[in-house]
Amino acid sequence: MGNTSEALVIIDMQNDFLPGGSLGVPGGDDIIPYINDLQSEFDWIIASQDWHPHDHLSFASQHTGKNPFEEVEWDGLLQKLWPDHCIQGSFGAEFSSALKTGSIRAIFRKGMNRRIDSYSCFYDNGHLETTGMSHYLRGLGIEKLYFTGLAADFCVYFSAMDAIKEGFQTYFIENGTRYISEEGYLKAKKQMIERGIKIISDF
Ligand code: VGL
Ligand code: ZN
Repeated sequence: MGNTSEALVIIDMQNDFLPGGSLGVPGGDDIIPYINDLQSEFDWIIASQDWHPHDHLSFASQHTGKNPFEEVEWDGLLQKLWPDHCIQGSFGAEFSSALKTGSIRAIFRKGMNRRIDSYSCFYDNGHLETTGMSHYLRGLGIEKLYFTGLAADFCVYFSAMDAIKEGFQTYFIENGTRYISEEGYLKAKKQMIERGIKIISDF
């Protein structure tokens, strides 16, 4: 068992983000045994779940003539378009059946507002609405967060950046994550280091 002032945060370990899923992250399934083992080191384990309505505007299918991975702008925000993924209640939105979930204390869902994407488990991409996660963690006296999950260059990165902004000591466990794009991840990693996030390979 671990230290009661620290928590493991598992981001978006859902079927759609695993190989074979609609937005499969290469090697995403390789980290599941590692994340399962890590859980025994923590008293507090929190997870997030990407949880979109079927017509979410981050889906390329909602924009005539646009393809996944193109970018568009609305409401003043630049948005990368994705294949349909993590639709509320679908198999793709479920956690992988290989992931140990019995010790997860709370699950924060995000991306429910059709008009705005939410990479971070703390806020939507416009920082308009909170998920309540930082209040929850602070209420428990948690000061240190260790991030794992998918994808390293999107939801794990944005979550870690918000965590440090919220005043948590923030660790990013490289062995517990995989990226969509290597180039994107290297940029994200540089920014995390500049902000004071500690990148560790293992816990
Ligand atoms: C994610 C793209 C779109 C993620 C979620 O979990 O990294 N990426 N929605
Ligand atoms: Zn999403």
